[in-house]
Amino acid sequence: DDNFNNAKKSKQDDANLQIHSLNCRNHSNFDKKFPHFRQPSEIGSFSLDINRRFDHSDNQLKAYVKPPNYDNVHFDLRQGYSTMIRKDESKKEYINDILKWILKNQAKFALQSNRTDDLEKTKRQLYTDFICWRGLLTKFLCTPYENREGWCVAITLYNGTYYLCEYDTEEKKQHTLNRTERDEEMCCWGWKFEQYLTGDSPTSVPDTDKPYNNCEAFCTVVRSRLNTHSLVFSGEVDAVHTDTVQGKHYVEFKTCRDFTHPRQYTSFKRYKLIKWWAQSFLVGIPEIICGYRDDDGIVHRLQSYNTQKLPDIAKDIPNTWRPNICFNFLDQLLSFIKSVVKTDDSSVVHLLEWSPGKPVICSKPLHDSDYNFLPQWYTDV
Ligand code: 0WD
Ligand code: CA
Repeated sequence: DDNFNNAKKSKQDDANLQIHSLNCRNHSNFDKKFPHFRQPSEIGSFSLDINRRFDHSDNQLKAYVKPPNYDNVHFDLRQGYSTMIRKDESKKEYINDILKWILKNQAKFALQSNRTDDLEKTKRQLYTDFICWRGLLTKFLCTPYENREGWCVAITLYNGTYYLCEYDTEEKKQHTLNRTERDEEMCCWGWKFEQYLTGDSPTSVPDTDKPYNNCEAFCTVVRSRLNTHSLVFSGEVDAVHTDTVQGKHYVEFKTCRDFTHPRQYTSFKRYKLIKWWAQSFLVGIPEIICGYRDDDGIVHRLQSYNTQKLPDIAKDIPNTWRPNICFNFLDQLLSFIKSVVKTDDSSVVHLLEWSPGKPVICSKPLHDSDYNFLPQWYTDV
């Protein structure tokens, strides 16, 4: 409990509530040197097919087809919207695909242990502190600078591992309900953009006449460590690129409204670059390719960003975000989880919640609640 100093564990008036909280407004608590974060290494991957079915292969990994001239492209992101194949958003996927991958790769976890002699007894041990989606860690990293969207996470401690699963906040549910037709369409521009830049090989011609979709995905699974916390997480990867400078590496695609005013560039540095950096840095993706578009959904130019350099690009704005703050916050948040969640039981969850301007709060243990997310097929084997 003593390895973090700002976790105010406040026993509330009602002792039964047992709410614990972690302050995250005071950045000086996190303004120490960048903590040890082990270079994430890929330990596996999987694909999701057009029906969102788990596929233990790299079938959905696409090749980056590099346009010859980044300053002169013309991608119409509105094309094909009417035939786009949409993922069913009403089906919650929890962390099931990661769990499926784990069941098929238990040996990769056993190797973490020196006790290979007693494999039978220990085979349900992952020797890993945290399992989650990369997108959740991105949100955690950005929390010290986030002032709009909160988050809600269910945590289950099972066989010594903390499993984290994100749930929509009330605000997010309302926001989704209030989306306009144009919002809906603009949400899909990113997937159309991917289609313009990918193919089966780096030299194929992208087929932008076929319907695009947001169902198929290729996900990398990585292992890393942040100080005392070992982590295994998975994130979606847009494409693989091979060039003479960086060799073979993954790339992330983004779209962004082109700037017409310096104010927009400042806002881009403050609110977008932090998210781009956190997301790609976590899985070690070194290159982000941004398509700058207008309001009609036409991308006119591309720009490649080196993930590691994004904090430098954002340095010249007042009160900029800083990577050491983000990572020390994440370190303390993970320590906080370990200090609060003590019951090792697959049917128990704690809810960890945060909204802007507030501390992070962790609920008392909930037994067999609506937030249970570890399925029987995972815990029964
Ligand atoms: O906690 C999460 N992030 C969850 C992710 C909870 C439950 C499911 N998932 C799924 C997503 O649907 C997706 O298939 O996991 C996969 C991606 O996980 P991630 O890499 O941890 O997610 P994140 O880093 O937030 O997003 C990566 C990409 C997005 O790219 P952009 O450029 O927008 O950051 O995953 C895609 C999207 O392309 N993605 C989605 N695709 C379809 N439906 C969704 C979604 N709701 N969310 C992200
Ligand atoms: Ca993307």
